[in-house]
Amino acid sequence: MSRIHPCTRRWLAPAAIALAALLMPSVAAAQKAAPQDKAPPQDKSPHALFARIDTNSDGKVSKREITRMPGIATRWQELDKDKDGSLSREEFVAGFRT
Ligand SMILES: [Ca+2]
Ligand SMILES: [Ca+2]
Repeated sequence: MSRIHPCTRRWLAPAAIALAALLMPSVAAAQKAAPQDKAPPQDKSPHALFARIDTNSDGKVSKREITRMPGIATRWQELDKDKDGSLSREEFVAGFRT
């Protein structure tokens, strides 16, 4: 029973095309999003860095988010002044001045 019924074959191809068209925009979006991960070389201010590390944009950098910057992660105890378990923008930027 491997034969495909002619009626099935008639809608199978358009369905495959529709599915491909459906997947295309997400592929294009993924390709467009990729360059954003790489910071423009001139944009290395602490505020720009903070914005990039704060991936969920809640205004704080969590320990999970800081793992992307091992150099800062090792100074966590020192930088987290109020010991709330996250780095505020002020705490993060202050870490660059010291
Ligand atoms: Ca965050
Ligand atoms: Ca803190």
